[in-house]
Amino acid sequence: MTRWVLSQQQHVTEATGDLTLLLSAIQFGCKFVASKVKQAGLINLLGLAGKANVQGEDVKKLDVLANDIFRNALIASGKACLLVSEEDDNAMVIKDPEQRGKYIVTFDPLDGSSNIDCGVSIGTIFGIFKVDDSNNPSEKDLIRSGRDLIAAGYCMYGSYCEMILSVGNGVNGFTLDPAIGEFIMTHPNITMPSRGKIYSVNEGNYKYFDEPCKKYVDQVKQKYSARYVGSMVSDVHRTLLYGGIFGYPADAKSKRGKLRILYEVFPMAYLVEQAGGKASTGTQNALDIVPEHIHDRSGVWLGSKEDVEELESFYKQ
Ligand code: AHM
Ligand code: MG
Repeated sequence: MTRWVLSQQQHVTEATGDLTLLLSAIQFGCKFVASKVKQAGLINLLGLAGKANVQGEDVKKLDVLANDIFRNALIASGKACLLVSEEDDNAMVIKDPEQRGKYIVTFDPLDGSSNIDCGVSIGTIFGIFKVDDSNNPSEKDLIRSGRDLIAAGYCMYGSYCEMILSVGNGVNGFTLDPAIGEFIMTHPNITMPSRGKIYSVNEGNYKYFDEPCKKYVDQVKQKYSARYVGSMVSDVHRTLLYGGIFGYPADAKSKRGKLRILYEVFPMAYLVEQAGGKASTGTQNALDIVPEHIHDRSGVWLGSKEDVEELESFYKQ
């Protein structure tokens, strides 16, 4: 993966190698977390950490550990100026000029918390923005649309450990070879089918859905199979590879949706678009959202282009 990232940077005239170093820190974090996820049941890392995050959700021990791992790895890279994590109330500003770089990293260190304790696939999601002036980074630098992302990816800790990455010219997948500790390119140039055969949504929320959403789900289930892991990384990974549609819509219970814009919706929307798919709130392209606060949420549907356009047609009606 490092060799591939370096080869991509050779085509960018002003490239300094900073992004390569930042991505190396993320790779390191993913390898570290992958190892701890595998051992979790053996070294007392399952269960609750005994606190709630700023969003009022229970935090698991592995959430806390993964957050520490990524925060430390990103600070040590010297290439970030601002870090936004699902687990931290506020954005972390890197104040030391010696350790400060030009990138903002938004991340969910361990997504799919409800699946941690039963060994179901979970993952890390990240998005990378660049700032013009890294001297005074602040949360205001994140009041911008997802169109400004310069890279995004996720790492899935599943039956295999896979890193999916885009630096703005397509999507590639790298599988961790545990024997040598390296991510090896196994899924070059991932391209989504224009239509799939799977829909993926938490239908336990059906009673809260708005009318267009209910009508869409009613009709899609007549023709498609249902799959819902409940870990966004796994549901998106399957959707990227097999096609179809995944959604977590805003509804009467979660008025602004559940998934967080900066470190769940944007990175996944970016990857799906880079792979030829589409991401939408139902009425707006997901990458065009502009968050007001770092932990803002949005409803989202993403997947094969024609499937997402079909969903949107119900909102147009
Ligand atoms: P988390 O960041 O606390 O793990 O929550 C996000 C997860 C996503 O991975 C997944 O798509 C969604 O929450 C599942 O929610 P639900 O259990 O309501 O279906
Ligand atoms: Mg999450």
